[in-house]
Amino acid sequence: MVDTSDLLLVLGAIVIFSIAVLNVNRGITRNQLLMTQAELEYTAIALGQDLIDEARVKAFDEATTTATPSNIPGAFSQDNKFGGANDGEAYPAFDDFDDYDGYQRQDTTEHGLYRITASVMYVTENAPNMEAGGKTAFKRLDVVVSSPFLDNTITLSYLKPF
Ligand SMILES: [Ca+2]
Ligand SMILES: [Ca+2]
Repeated sequence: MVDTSDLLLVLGAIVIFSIAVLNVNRGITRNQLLMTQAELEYTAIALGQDLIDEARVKAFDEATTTATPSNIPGAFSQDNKFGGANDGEAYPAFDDFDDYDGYQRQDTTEHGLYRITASVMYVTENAPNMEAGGKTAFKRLDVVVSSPFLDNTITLSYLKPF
């Protein structure tokens, strides 16, 4: 004959076990969400890095594509002449670093669509976070990557010295 108290004990054990399983499942779901968010960010960083890798190997300025000018930084482009269109160039025929100013593209990945926007400015070596306001021998490229699934945009910057 089964003692009723034993049965209650077993039932109690089953309930506790079920709660434990439920908590494990919740934990897994939360980890999966975090992993997905991290994957989205890694993808955004990789796409931004791709664009930087493309731009950083280009000439510093239109004026340096074929020769080294004697007047530095005077011979360089005014920052309002940044952007490939001002050199009569269209992507992917950019030949200098600041041609990427204003450039935008969308990349479709397994994690959905990403929008990538680039901008270039003159900075100084001592204050690379600030726009210099005039010609210098340092240009900073900012690449902003966004995804409808990411809460924040990802910004990557690259400083190119002449
Ligand atoms: Ca150019
Ligand atoms: Ca240019």
